[in-house]
Amino acid sequence: MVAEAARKGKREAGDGGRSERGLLGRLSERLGKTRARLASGLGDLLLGERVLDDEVLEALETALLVTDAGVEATEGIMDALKKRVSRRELSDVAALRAALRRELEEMLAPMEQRFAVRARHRPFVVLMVGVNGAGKTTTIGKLARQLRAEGRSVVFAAGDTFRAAAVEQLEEWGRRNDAAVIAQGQGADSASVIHDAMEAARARSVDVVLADTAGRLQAKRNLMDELRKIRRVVARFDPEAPHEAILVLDAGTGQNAVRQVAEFDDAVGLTGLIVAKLDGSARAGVLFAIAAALRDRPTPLPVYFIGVGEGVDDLRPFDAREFVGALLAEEGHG
Ligand SMILES: Nc1nc2c(ncn2[C@@H]2O[C@H](COP(=O)(O)OP(=O)(O)O)[C@@H](O)[C@H]2O)c(=O)[nH]1
Ligand SMILES: [Mg+2]
Repeated sequence: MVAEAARKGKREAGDGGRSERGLLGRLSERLGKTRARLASGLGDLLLGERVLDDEVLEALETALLVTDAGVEATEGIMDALKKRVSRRELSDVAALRAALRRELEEMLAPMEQRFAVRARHRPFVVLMVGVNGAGKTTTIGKLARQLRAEGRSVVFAAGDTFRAAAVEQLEEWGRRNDAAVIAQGQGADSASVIHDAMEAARARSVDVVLADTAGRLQAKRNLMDELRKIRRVVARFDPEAPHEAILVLDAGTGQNAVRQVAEFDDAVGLTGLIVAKLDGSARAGVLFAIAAALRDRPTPLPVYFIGVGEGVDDLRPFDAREFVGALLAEEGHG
């Protein structure tokens, strides 16, 4: 309810605002590949005063599937729209377009929630998990920038001990953001590195620990067991930690993303998601597939941020309305 109220408030405040339109314009550029896919499937079917027929609905269904929205989400969306067509609530494609927009926004709205450090936990521990190459380390760097801008001190835990380069990459982000990096040698026990980082943070009164983890391990060691161990070790230090366990997903992963959510959730108990690389992907529709898969989850799993580039500022809070607006934006918009 609170989230809904906040959403409405934001909507009112944002409507007609030039800055929002500018942001929407830029996001629609970043999401251009998915947008183009949606558009090329639909051609100009959703433009003009075309009558609403089966051909239009079929093209829309195909376009959604092509962006990786998945069968379940696509069926849900199409069923809702077809019902309205048969009740004669949608008379033309313009009405269909508006209904589609609302349908998509409503699907994603439950996943919209701002990431916030809860200062009563010190250090506030954020565990970043995900498969190799998903964008964990980069996202930690970007998130650190935002936390530093809020005036918070940050320590990185170099929990990806699989490759030496992983530590170097984190150190580079540490230098840029004035964050200390706690690391051990290559092949070290990840849980022990993260434990060290929490101890260092407590000793130095640091606000936030951002813990990097590996996306794959040496032969015979199981990643999920390793993550479970990290969780246990962290909880011994602070029973409520990790305060956030966030899965970073590569948007290009497509339908596999849904399986990753289930597996990582089982291992660490996820509290949120970050979808990276939406800028390079033609599959941003995967967010709808994730939303459909999570619908029956007892507690919502928010998408805290989306990654729309490699730069330090390319991490944006997820805003369902902005996201859908950018996907459906017409050519030249913004
Ligand atoms: N275009 C784009 N590239 C990204 C984004 N996030 C991460 N990357 C790139 O993806 C690659 C893998 O990222 P990395 O953080 O090392 O993944 P990790 O293995 O999960 O730590 C790097 O080249 C990053 O620069 C994003 O939002 N957009
Ligand atoms: Mg990494």
